[in-house]
Amino acid sequence: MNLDQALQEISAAPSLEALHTLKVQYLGKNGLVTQEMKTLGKLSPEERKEKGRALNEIKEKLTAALAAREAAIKEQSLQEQLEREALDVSLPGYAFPSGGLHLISQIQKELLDIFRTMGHSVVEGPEVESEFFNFDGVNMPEWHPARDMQDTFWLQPPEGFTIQGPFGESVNDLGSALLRTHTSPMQVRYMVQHTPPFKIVVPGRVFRYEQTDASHEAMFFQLEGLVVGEGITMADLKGAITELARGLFGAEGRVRFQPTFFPFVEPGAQFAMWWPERQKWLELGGAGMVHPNVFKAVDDYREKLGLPRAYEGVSGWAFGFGLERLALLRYGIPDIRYFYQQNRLSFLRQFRN
Ligand code: FA5
Repeated sequence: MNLDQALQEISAAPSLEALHTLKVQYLGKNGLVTQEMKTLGKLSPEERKEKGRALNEIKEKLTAALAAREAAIKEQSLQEQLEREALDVSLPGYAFPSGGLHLISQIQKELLDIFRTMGHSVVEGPEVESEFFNFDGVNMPEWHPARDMQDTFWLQPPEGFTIQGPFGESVNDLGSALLRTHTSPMQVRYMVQHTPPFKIVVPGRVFRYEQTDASHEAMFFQLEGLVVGEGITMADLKGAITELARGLFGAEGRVRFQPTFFPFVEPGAQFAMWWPERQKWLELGGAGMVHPNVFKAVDDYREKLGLPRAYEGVSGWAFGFGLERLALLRYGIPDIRYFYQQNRLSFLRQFRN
């Protein structure tokens, strides 16, 4: 065998596999060097010594060359890997399109923040509701003409479906299922479950079986407010709504109340806010002092569950208004259908937060 050629082959080996093949070829059990070693026994002692030393030298040189090449190959592949996997942290990232909150979500958030600073808790209720909480419990029994004020989507729930009361009890026997027409049913649910005093606001989606037009949708959002305790008066209601007006429109915020009828309040009012930018009143929603029949319905329900009556001798106020109407007036949007029916991004992006 030719040592120089072998060394050259080793230093030119392109991979660890090729290197291994060479190692076997020269130093393996049947390798060239090993075979030469085996011939030593046939030689004279002089020659054996001479050739033995020469073979050992060759073996050492080959071993060293193999080790050196192995180290070099490993180093090179490490370098290649490092280059391949290098990150250029100075490159700009991918620009993912980012979403934003729908205008109505933004307004809802703003309103909840205003009421949180006034000490209200935020609670939510179910959209699939029982006739009992949506109507009877808020002093709108079946025969009451006021039911016609809120056209209703009635539901026929599938077999085995239960509408749950505030404690998870079934209320299927208390009336039909419907999509809530306002957030007021949550007044009853909350009062059944809690004892006064408390302050809450209830945001949520409501549904009415209505012909849609520029100011009417079949689905819209309301915000309900309810404060109950001893000695609560209409003045407190006015104070809270005034605070709301200031929160929305700054120091100039003013409110106007006009008497009106809602079955669940007495006295009842509709309220409007002064809209400084447009110098006009902005009709927002209804409010009033909680009707005694609502407290009575709540206490009767509590009693039925074995809870003590808790609403005798207290008073409270409530309000409810529509978020879309507020948005229409505040931003001068001409048609409520822009919000959900059209839902165009070009429209929504104008209100990107
Ligand atoms: C109610 O829903 C009462 N529950 C409000 C209330 C609560 C009064 C507590 C007193 C005490 P009304 O049906 O007027 O009332 O609806 C309230 C507001 O919801 C309206 O002023 C309006 O802003 C909004 N609204 C009503 N119908 C629609 C509709 N079809 N599309 C969009 N907004 C509506």
